[in-house]
Amino acid sequence: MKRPKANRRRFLALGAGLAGLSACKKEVPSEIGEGVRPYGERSPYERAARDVRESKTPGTSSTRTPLQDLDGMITPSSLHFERHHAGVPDLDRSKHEILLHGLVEQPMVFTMDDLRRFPSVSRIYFVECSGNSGAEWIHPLEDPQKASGMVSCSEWTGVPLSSLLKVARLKPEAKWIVAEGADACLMARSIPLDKALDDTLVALAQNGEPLRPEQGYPVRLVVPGWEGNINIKWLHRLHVVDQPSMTRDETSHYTDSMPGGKARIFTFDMEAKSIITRPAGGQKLAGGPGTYEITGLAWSGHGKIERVEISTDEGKTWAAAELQTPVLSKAATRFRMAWKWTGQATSIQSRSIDETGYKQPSRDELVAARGTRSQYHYNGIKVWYIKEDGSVSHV
Ligand SMILES: Nc1nc2c(c(=O)[nH]1)N[C@H]1C(S)=C(S)[C@@H](COP(=O)(O)O)O[C@H]1N2
Ligand SMILES: [Mo]
Repeated sequence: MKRPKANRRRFLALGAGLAGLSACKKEVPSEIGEGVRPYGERSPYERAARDVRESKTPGTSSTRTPLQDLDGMITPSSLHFERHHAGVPDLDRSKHEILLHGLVEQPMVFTMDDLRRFPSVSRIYFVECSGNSGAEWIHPLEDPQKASGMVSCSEWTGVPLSSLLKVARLKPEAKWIVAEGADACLMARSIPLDKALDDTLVALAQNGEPLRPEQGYPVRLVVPGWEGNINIKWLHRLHVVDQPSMTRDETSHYTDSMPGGKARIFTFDMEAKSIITRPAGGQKLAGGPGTYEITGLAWSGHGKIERVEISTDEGKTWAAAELQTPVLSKAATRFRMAWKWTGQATSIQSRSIDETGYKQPSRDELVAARGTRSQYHYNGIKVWYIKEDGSVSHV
């Protein structure tokens, strides 16, 4: 009973803030439009795009999702962020295989057709690079895409990794699984057996069609809620071992420098985070004072988002936002709130609380705990500043 009331209030408030309908001119085309096409494309009037960051080392590039242009919880495959350490390999599904060996009774080779014969599941999960928002350890970034665009959320379809391990029959000494990709850097990460047997997916499809090459075609690991790097793309080898391999990507990279010269290692979980995507840096409250929708995304590697709170008065008071249902474990959650802007300069911010009770920290709280040298796992509250002219910025 609560929700319809809130919606009605929101609608009435919006109506008061919008200019009334004065004259209505409709143009109806006089000619028949474009014909059918075998593979769809978006309207030519839409421009949302990933932004490309090329590094000096060839192949080690990334792109970020334009969070400010998205609606709902799913990232269109064409806008899913990318992170490649040695470019996108050109792999033929019909020739690709996965070797499963090591501490198993029966080593196996799986073709993609073999994988298709296993019972499959579809699950909606976010993937976030642990380097997402990394520069914010030092200074605030200007818009949602730059500040937090290395997170995306898709429906992934594939075979639970546990099903493949069952067929190969684990030996009692088996404790970790090293997953390796078929790109030129042979990206490899060690995964504890518990996680491998829990919700880890060997994914063949994304948003209803085969994985995009940049997301790991023809097959990748999806390790729900864990840092992006361990979601090995172009998966071609699973080595069952009794201890972590200490690969390059879990030692020299993807360890978090802490104050006093210490480092955190194997920091798998992506902790609760959120960001207001509209209104946000780079945008403008163009209609002047009145009602606007505040919306954004929240996610947690620990499970479901329990609550998102929004402050529109520089952190003095907080109110619960509406969460789009269904709220799914380890998936992006869309939040929304109607807000009446008085025309005064202010700041707006969101914080998420997950089902474990973990609360997204402020930047100061995060820095007090971890210093500023980490590069990875930045999940501080993101603040947007609104000026009197309605422009929104990061400072
Ligand atoms: N084989 C392989 N897997 C990989 C990578 C890679 O370079 N090679 N990059 C990792 C990193 S750092 C991240 S954040 C995620 C990004 O997945 P996406 O490109 O599908 O967004 O893939 C991971 N898996
Ligand atoms: Mo990453």
